[in-house]
Amino acid sequence: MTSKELKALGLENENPGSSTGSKWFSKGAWITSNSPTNGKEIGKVQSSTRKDYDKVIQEAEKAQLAWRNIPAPKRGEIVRQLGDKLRELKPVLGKLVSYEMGKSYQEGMGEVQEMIDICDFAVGLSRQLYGNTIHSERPGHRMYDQYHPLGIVGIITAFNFPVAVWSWNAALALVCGDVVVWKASEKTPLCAVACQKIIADILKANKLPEGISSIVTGDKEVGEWISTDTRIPLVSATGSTRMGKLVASTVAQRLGRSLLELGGNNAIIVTPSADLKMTIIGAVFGAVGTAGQRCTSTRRLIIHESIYEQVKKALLDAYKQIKIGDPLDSKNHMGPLIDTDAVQNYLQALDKIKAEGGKLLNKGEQLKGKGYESGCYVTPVIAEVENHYEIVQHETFAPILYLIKYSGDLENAIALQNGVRQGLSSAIMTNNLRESELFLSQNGSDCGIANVNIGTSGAEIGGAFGGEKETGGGRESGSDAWKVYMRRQTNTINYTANLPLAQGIKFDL
Ligand code: UN1
Repeated sequence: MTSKELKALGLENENPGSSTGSKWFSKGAWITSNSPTNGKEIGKVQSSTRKDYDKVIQEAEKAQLAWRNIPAPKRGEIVRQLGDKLRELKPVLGKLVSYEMGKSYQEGMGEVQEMIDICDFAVGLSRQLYGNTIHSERPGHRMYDQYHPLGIVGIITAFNFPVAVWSWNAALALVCGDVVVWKASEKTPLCAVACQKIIADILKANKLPEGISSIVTGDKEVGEWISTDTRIPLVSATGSTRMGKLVASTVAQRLGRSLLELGGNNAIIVTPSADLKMTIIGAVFGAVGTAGQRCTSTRRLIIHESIYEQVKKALLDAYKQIKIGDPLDSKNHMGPLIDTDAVQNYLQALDKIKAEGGKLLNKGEQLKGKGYESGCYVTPVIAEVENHYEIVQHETFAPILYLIKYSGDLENAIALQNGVRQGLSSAIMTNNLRESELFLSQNGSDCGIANVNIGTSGAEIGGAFGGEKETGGGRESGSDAWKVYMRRQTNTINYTANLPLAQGIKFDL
């Protein structure tokens, strides 16, 4: 990535990491962002101090008073402009995502496309923030419910989708009349600065209060400030289950609202009638795409014993084709892990698999030599395991795919699929109607996402995104996920000269 390309995104070598709109200020420690692709420094971002943070929140509070009085379709117009700007910057922002995070350029561009799609969705939504009308039990009375803006939305995001997850939250929150304060992962701070510059320019050009969109930079301490802050009615957090439990309990202490999108342990059930070609593409993309660092990455394949050996062989053949290297080079399928700590986690997971009795079907190692100088590249691994292994029960954010055999009926596979603490994404490969319907029924998958003849990753923005159990229960993005960003009010209006009480209660004075 050239310095000209970084400049096109408004990035300097040294960037303050606290802003309200286009006003930038920071006094905290510097964070260096190194690319996992080659280990080189991309730039520095300065963390927010508590004082910087408070300034951001004060500006956000002021801005919200103005923003909530702008009609929702006019707020939608601002989000439309954001989508347009993202269309223009898609190649260069996609490249930054790829360079700072390490996913392939195709996937980096795909991530920016998700931002554009959610902006389009939010623009339409800005005219559809509907409540219900309700028939009152009392004569001459009318009832309805309506949705009002909530206030400040705190957004905490992870490194793996360094721009899209912000936009899912921000585009909806903004049309809902909220203002947003974003704390991005300290592993991908430049992506956050770039997005903030884009939206700040739009707010400025439209002469809007700039505190409508802000960022604060730093580690988990900044996340704690957000979680404990009673000025922030909603905290939307994406990341590990460990982080989510902390956020959830802290926000619950003050009876705030949290929207959690946490870890997954996603499985594809491969039934005897599965189309094997589709299965292999879906499974391999799901397991090695983004180097296994999507929360929807395929972690487990639950394969019927009658086709187990065949699937295993086809997968091993496919894995031999995978090219690992610079994600900006389009001939490579898989880039690096985010940092060398992630490589250590991957290596420890491999040791644990073996210690628990699992079998690695190909070599799992950290790659060395030319092109791999950053130390972040590893080989994707396939392992034969049993579902109850401790390591299998946990999400390892790396390209490790577990093969698990099932026998007998689909119910047995579903029990294995559901037999983990996480509940984000799931899939079945089948051409049997009975099996697909059972999988989607109340007796089927217990996940927030359940797909038929598609892998576990790559969800479209139009559906609500999130999952159950330790995935946190929140829903972001499409469908009616917007409702969490608003406060609901029930209104009852009496247009008579009498005051009849509900439930027929008599109270005469
Ligand atoms: C995430 O990994 O946090 O479904 C989000 C997908 C993407 C989003 C993943 N649309 O894979």
